[in-house]
Amino acid sequence: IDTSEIKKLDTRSVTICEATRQMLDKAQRDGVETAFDRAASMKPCPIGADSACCKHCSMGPCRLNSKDPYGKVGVCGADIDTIMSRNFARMVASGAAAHTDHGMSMLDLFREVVNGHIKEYGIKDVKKLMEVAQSVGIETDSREVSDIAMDLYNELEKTYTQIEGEIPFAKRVPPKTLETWRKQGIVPRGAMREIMELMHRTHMGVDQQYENITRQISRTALADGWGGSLVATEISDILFGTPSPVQVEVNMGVLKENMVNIIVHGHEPNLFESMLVSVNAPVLVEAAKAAGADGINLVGMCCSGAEMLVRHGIPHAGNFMSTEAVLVTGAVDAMCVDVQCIKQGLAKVADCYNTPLFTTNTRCHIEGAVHIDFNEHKPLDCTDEIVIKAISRFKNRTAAIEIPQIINKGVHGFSYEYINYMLGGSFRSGFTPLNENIINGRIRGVAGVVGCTNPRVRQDWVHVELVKELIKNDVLVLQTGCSQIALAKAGLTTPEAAVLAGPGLQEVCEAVGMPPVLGLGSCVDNSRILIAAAEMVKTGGLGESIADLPAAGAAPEWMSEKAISIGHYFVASGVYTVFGVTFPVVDGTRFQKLLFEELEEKGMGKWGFAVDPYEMARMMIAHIDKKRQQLGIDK
Ligand code: SF4
Ligand code: MSK
Repeated sequence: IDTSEIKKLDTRSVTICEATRQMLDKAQRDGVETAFDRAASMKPCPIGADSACCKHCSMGPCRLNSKDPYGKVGVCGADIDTIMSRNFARMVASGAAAHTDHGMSMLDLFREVVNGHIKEYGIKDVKKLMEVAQSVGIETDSREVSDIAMDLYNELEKTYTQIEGEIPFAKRVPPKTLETWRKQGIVPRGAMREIMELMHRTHMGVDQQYENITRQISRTALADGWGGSLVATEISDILFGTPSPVQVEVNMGVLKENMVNIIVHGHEPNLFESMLVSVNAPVLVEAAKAAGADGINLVGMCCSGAEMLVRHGIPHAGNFMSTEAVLVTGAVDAMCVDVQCIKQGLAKVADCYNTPLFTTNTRCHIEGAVHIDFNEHKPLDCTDEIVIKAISRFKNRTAAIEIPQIINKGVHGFSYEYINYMLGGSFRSGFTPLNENIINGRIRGVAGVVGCTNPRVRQDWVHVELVKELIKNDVLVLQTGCSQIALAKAGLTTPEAAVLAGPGLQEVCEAVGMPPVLGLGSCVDNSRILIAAAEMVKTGGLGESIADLPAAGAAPEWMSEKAISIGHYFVASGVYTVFGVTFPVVDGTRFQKLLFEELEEKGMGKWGFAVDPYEMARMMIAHIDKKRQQLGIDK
């Protein structure tokens, strides 16, 4: 493109990821535009950012004034609280739909594996199958694995299709938390019903009372967290294995100039698992060598990458805001994507470097990308073809190659099951060591720091500073999604990073040999944090509901609607959840007060907002201390 169109970007100010910065500099030299450039040149609409705009019907769009939120109403009479809560609701509906559709795809695959229609995948973790089946009341003693699996399929299908009753995994919710939900009328029935009802209620002229809308927001978000997302995690573990700690390499240096580099980016693990088989097929490895390569190098990005990082230790090239930058290396011989967080801008950047971009999921086509449909009944047809095309691109490479020589190491793969095993057994007190160490104060509390990166803030910086501050104050950090890649690049997911922790947390980490920052999986695996929280309640000593725990959550650089759904399912489950960047509400309104204060008074968690990572840490630690005090374990 015409380089004069690109305003010179100060690349140091937009990211702390050195590899991404190097590639953004190269992109500028090459005249290639990325989302960082577009973010710099496109100012967000201030009315939209505050969610003070409604376009739910053609009498509008109606724009209210966030400086005087109650000064006027929309043409239909909708006030600011109705408008904001409806907008918020639709973000939750969309985010929950993404996770639940992902979970349903996993469940479809599981059914076809169990009934023998798909032979390319199998049940890899029978122990997990048994545990999940038992958790929803399925008899497992002296029964065939396939019968138990089919019963589990039928039970979990209700997560989506049930029209009355409670979703199956409600059985895993601590009783007091569940009691709160029942009292509020927010126990999800089935995800399809909740999302449909939320879309209906936010149509023009239906639900126009923000508290009533918020009840359905909570119900829908919970159908995501304890429904679709948890099903996606559990079924993926059953089919592909439950993660356990593995040494990994992250950053763009994992690309190899003399190899055929293939990147998988998106979210669903089945495409990547099939690609793993394809890149190891002797005939394709031979073809790569015949083309002059040393072999085939498979690398992950974003959450597909996080899934494979924690399960198989597959190298990871970078998080969401590095997906365009990685193409600028010229070293990527194919990028294939499935669903979610895939920028349309990738197509143009890929084209500039002669890298083929492949879409594979019928839900996600991109103008300029080649679509090769991924059929789970013949998965290798798609992934083999992509490998062949990548080899051909390697042979005919035209772009100059420049790979930032940066590789960071970390230990990831801390599923809840492993955390339980690692900190397993019980003390004389009868509590698990995790609870015991929280009670005795070595660990002050637990924080989930998760979520995206966003070009509206300096990439990775807020994540890294927040996490450093938390561990320094003896808060154990659990991570998923793009956030854990930011911390891996900063070197904090190694056991050696324990020296950065406060004395109590450091002692625990050194005794167990674990990092102070535990990477759990992809963004759909935030469900692992819910389960960890539920187990902390179950094992005792830390109160009776999730809301009692000395715990907090944060998504400091969030950008997606999925993040809002995740944030709200944590809030509805009882967790204080702080978001950064921006928050889609107008200050001083009743809806904001409901989200930021009143939900907590109803026995749930609450939302918080701060841009500055140190302020965020202060808010989270203050909350953890408040909970410690309420539990009588403050010293
Ligand atoms: Fe305006 Fe009401 Fe229509 Fe929204 S629903 S665009 S507030 S008239
Ligand atoms: S990929 S939702 S940018 S975490 Fe899950 Fe990353 Fe956020 Fe997408």
